[in-house]
Amino acid sequence: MSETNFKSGFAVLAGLPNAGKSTLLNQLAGGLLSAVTYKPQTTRQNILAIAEGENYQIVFVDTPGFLRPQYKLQQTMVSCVDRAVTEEADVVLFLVDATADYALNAPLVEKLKTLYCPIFLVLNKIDLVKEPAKLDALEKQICGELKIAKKFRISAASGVNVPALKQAVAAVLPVSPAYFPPGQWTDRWERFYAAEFIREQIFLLYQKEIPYSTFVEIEKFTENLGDKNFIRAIIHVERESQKPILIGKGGAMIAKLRQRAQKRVEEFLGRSCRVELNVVVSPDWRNNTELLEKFGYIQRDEMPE
Ligand SMILES: Nc1nc2c(ncn2[C@@H]2O[C@H](COP(=O)(O)OP(=O)(O)OP(=O)(O)O)[C@@H](O)[C@H]2O)c(=O)[nH]1
Ligand SMILES: [Mg+2]
Repeated sequence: MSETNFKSGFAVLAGLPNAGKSTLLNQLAGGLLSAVTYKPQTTRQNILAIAEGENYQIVFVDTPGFLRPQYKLQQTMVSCVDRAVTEEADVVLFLVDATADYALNAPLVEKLKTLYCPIFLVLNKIDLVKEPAKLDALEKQICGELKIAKKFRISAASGVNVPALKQAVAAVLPVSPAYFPPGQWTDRWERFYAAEFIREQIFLLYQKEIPYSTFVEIEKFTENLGDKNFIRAIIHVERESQKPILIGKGGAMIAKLRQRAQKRVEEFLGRSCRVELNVVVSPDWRNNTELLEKFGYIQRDEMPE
């Protein structure tokens, strides 16, 4: 294969919370790289997954669900989507949950209208749609308001039509050398994933505002302790009253969380590890610029007012 045929670039997944972006990223990359839960707003930062073929390297970018921000953390989430679609994307995969209310996409569609790169429309969760006519109508409506280069109907959960989507993405990328060394599958450290998967388990175990009020910080990650890794994580909550909820009666809830999180992290790392959890109150951290910066949600040059 000649160097001049090699294609590489960034394919950004954009869509509403719960559209199935992280599920699709995992399918496209063939691994569990992004946290998936049934709750909206699971993803808070852009996550890369690199997929390689013989003559291409696609960098898929999972983004947080696009929403109207109500607090500073959500402002940083929207900035992540903005940055990815306007500055990084060679192609945008506009992911639409075919079972959800499409009208909610309006603000995102306005954003997508300003882009120059090709946009692929990806209707997801078709396994749940019984009448194909509904998909026809949805496609027609979307193509009427946005310039769509290609359309796909997929099930990210089962993988139906995902290979065809991937091939089409590879075909549309510019001729370019690979962005990452061969064999690399992400740009993040294991620490980041450990925190992300502990957070995923919080989303699955706790109700109401608790998952949204937590941040997981990895305080210690020790690899060289014989056959077991050791991870100590701090779970930050926003208010004193949330602490007992997280811990549960006699510590029952946090024990359950610890067990599940440890299993999940071990699954990801492919080796055994001991996870320890501590709960700390960081008052109103979701609206605190300094804490958001400390937690890595904002860089110094992009602080929201
Ligand atoms: N039935 C069905 N469920 C799906 C499909 N794709 C995703 N889901 C489910 O939809 C829910 C949300 O999936 P995620 O991948 O976390 O969605 P997301 O777009 O990343 O959501 P945020 O990170 O909150 O923006 C999960 O419960 C998934 O299992 C699909 O093709 N079919
Ligand atoms: Mg997600």
